[in-house]
Amino acid sequence: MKRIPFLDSHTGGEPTRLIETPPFDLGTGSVADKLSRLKKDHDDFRTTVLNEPRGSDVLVGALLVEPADPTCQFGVVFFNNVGYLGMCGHGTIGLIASLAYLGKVQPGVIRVETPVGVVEATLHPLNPPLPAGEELGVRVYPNRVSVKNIPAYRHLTHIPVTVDGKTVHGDVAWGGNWFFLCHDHGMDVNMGNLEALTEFAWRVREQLTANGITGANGAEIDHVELFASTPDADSKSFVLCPGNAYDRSPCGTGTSAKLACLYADGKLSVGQIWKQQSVVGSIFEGSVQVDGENIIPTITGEAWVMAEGVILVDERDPFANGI
Ligand code: PYC
Repeated sequence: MKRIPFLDSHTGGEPTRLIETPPFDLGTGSVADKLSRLKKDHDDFRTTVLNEPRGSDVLVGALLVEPADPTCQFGVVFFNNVGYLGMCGHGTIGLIASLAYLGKVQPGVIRVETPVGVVEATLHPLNPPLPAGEELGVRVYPNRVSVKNIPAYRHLTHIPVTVDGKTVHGDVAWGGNWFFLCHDHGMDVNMGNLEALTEFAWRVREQLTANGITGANGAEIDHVELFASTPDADSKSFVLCPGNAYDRSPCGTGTSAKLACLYADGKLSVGQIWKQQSVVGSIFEGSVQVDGENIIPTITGEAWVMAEGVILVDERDPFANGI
């Protein structure tokens, strides 16, 4: 019987399952190299940890690995029910809050190597602070995290896509994953409309593929964002992820892509706070800095640990590695 300990958190409703140690050797090299080995030689680890019957389509995994970059404290590979993510904003917030719960990080800056570059997380001190004499521990842990992401940019502007005779438009942008960002869909972005939103976003994605519309260097656009207005924030969004589950959080990489488009359109200035609300009502705060040609987004949110346990893999079980 194999045993894989895990710690689950959620960030604005979107879960992250943290595995602190790979149960196999991923060799040396960058986190991108380790991802390649994971994909090639151990993909059943991903399905074992996340897929039904023990997991669900909405879970995102975070596997901690040794970073190659000496300025980083941690390396991480994010994965989901159908594959691997370049970066994951809600997942990084979940990872850092989980490490705070475990007592492995303190408030301050924590550099993390991902397959697509280094991100800089800031774990904020508890607010209000602990009463004098009390120590940070598992009962109370800091859980508000800002993630300074890799550079984000808009790749294509106002691209038409036709679904069932209805033409909508969207930008294609990178925020650590590839996104199609659409405003003129005319749909209600609320919890009562999840089925229709999912169906429509999936059809948009299919049309992007059918029409050869891609990110840079032919990269597949595997996330679709449908935006709407809300009285609670600057914008509300429904985000469809690659495995056909919707993001319960406002999507950190999706918000990064959005910020890059807003900045490119002159609708967001450096340092201005943008509040992005998810379809379930959770909010990330975002802003951009500019470094030469690069737009660097920062996303802030909170994560909550919610379960810890041990995955048991019985070799006799026909679904031991997931469905
Ligand atoms: O927060 O970046 C994100 C994310 C990507 C997929 C699910 N969440």
